[in-house]
Amino acid sequence: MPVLKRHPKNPILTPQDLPFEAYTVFNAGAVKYKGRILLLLRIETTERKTVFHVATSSDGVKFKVNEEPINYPLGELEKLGNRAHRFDMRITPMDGTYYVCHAVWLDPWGSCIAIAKTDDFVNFKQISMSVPSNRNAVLFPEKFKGKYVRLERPQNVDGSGAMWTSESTDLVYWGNPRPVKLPYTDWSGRKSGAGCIPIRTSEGWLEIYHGTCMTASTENYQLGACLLDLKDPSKVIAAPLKFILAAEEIYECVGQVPNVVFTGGACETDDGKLNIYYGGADTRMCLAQTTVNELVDFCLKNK
Ligand code: BMA
Repeated sequence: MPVLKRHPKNPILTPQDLPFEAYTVFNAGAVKYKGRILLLLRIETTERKTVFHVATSSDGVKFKVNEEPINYPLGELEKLGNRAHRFDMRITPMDGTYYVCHAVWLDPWGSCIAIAKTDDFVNFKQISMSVPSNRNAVLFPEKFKGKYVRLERPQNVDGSGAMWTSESTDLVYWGNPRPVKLPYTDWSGRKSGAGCIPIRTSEGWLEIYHGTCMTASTENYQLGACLLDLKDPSKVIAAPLKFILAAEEIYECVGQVPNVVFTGGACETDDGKLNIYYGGADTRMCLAQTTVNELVDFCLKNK
């Protein structure tokens, strides 16, 4: 029995569903905001410029997309580049505010990770940015002994890389890096990077992440789940060798980048489900459902 179920309304948001012309809509961050589920959508225009729009929903399936993009001025470091291409926003609620981690491809230097904050999902302000090469930053929703901790994925020259943690007292200076030692699998051997905001459970932090492998024709993206230690999240408690989702449906296999399922956020619904929002083939938004308990059991039974 698969632990995730694709929603029958998939794909839940396509470029054609937007109230304006667009090429793609995918890899959204997700969070509960004012009693609704909010997605921070990565949208490419038909000039292939990336913009971010907020969408909200009361049932987590049908979303209303804001016509105006968010207001997020360039940070100091971004202004030094020839081009700052931001992507893949993940939203962590903490201490009454919302922190957004994302990647920035900063020409000509490469991929950096940035952290911004917002209180209203209209105006965003950058807090800090890393040196290249790093991506897939996800901030934990709680401090550890007074320190912020994030998952990140430093990148090798060939593009491969795996999850690490680092910590900070101010979200600007990051240090004490630790690898998250996930077991090798044939679906995540090339890359593994954090996806959703870690969810606190009695068995550990539940993290849904992406793993990639090369096939004869494409780099395939899968989703996996793992449990990390509640006190030291660089320690892996359980990490099944089985993936939880692979690109199989047409909306995951065909599009801008084929054979990609990529998550940036999951939200628990009022009726106890865990909604995992993910991009299909870098083109559209999809939804898969499970519960936190089922996913924790899956991790523990398959470790
Ligand atoms: C990664 C990120 C994701 C994307 C994936 C597949 O490097 O850029 O945003 O979904 O590649 O193209």
